[in-house]
Amino acid sequence: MHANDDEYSSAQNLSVVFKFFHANFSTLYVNTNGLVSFLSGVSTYTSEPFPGIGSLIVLAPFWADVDIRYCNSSCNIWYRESDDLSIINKATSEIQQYFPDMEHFIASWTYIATWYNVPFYGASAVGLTKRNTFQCVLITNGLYAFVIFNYNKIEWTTGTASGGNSDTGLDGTPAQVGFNMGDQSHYYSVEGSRTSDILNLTNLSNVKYPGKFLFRVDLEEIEPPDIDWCIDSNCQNGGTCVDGHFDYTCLCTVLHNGSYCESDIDWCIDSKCQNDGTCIDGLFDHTCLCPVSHTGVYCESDIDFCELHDISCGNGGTCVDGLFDYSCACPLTHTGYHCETGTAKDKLLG
Ligand SMILES: [Ca+2]
Ligand SMILES: [Ca+2]
Ligand SMILES: [Ca+2]
Ligand SMILES: [Ca+2]
Repeated sequence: MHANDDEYSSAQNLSVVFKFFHANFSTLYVNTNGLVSFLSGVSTYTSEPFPGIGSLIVLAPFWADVDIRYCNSSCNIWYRESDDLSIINKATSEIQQYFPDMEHFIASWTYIATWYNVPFYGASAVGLTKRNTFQCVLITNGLYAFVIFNYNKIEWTTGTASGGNSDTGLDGTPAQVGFNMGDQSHYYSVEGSRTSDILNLTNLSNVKYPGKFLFRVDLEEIEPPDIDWCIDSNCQNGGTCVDGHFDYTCLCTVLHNGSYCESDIDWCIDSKCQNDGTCIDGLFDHTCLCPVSHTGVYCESDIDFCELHDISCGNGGTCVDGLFDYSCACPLTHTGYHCETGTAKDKLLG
């Protein structure tokens, strides 16, 4: 594509009909700002949330403010229809591999748009070193339609006219990724869109292949591949794998927890030990090691040392329970630990 900021290709007439949601299209536009659109080109540089309020019909591999005015040969946007056999075969095998019910699918047509090493609008000299390389591949057999987003390098998310930083290309309103039919009801937004998380696309995937996202796009809803994620699950300690749409979860036994049931449950986190009792983690529960002053399963009972030792203080003394021991409250006539010693007063009275 020629050097430009917010422009788009001429109308690309397709040699097949490409079905997107419930509509058939035979013309598309490749837009500088990371979109493939139907019906019209799009020059909007700040992404809108999907479904949004507009009527844009778009595939959005990375809708953000791309600017290829100043990169000479260091960046470009390429797009072409291809029925080249090696590409058709690769498209066929990817669809068959990732969509379990598409084992008989044979692609007949592909369209490839590549944003190669593109910088963002408003980049400073430092900002110009931040580049993105991503690709949008349309695949059909004339009946079913698929789109692949490939992310090779994502180093910025936002142009400066969308609130981004001129050095980092971050912050502001980051890129929107997904699909929109422009009717406020048919759309799909890749998780993290318009947040800083979208910088991480090269590490993410809906098919466990970092940087790759596949979608079936000819139904009423965009359909990511429903892979059996449990095939190589990492659930440990007898945890049960539960397959989901984008990942699996581990259902742990009562003994373990953690995302992969990797942690022995620490029952002391909810310790019921009282009065400075020490919690000891066990397999099914915790136990409390009590200080000498208390007893009970949870150290909840103060020990009555008078009762414990069956104390009777001599000479009319009264046993008084304390924290760590008992003491005898003696009458005036006696003293000693158990009031066993007569005092002078005792003698006097005696
Ligand atoms: Ca732009
Ligand atoms: Ca699944
Ligand atoms: Ca434990
Ligand atoms: Ca006591």
